[in-house]
Amino acid sequence: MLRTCFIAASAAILMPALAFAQATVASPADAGAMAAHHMGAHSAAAVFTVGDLELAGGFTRATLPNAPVGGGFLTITNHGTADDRLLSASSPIAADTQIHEMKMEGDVMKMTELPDGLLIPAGETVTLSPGGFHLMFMSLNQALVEGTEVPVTLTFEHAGTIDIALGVAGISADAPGGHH
Ligand SMILES: [Cu+2]
Repeated sequence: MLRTCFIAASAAILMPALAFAQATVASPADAGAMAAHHMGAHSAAAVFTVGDLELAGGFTRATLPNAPVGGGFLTITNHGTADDRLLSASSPIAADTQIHEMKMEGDVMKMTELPDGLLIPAGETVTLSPGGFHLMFMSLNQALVEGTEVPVTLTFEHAGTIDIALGVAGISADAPGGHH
């Protein structure tokens, strides 16, 4: 597990640099903003509910060909009176889908798998976003193409299992389509 996390961290550091290079070649405008605007014209992120949980704002980001990993992002609101926990995630696009936490330790961005999953406290919203908690698609078996959707299955301790779809936004997007 340590080895895969190291690979993932390296990829996460490389990807912004590659995205920047692509943006400067393609257009002087911000490619991520353009992508988000384009997405927004078609669809806002879908809202899914399972038990007391509401899942909204889900998205993933386009990847370069042969990219080893991708990230999944969404907000999870627990409308119930009992804590819940995201125990596991899976997707046909990746050999393994993990629940990760990313944070800065000094100057180093580190990500670690959360061995006990992600707590969703009663009455609270937990955000999975670039730079924080996220789903990590390990060993992608395909490139993620902007404008398509990625199916993901999430399993919660109490609410159970739900199939959702994450829209693929631009390669450096910070939000799904519809946010400006
Ligand atoms: Cu990660």
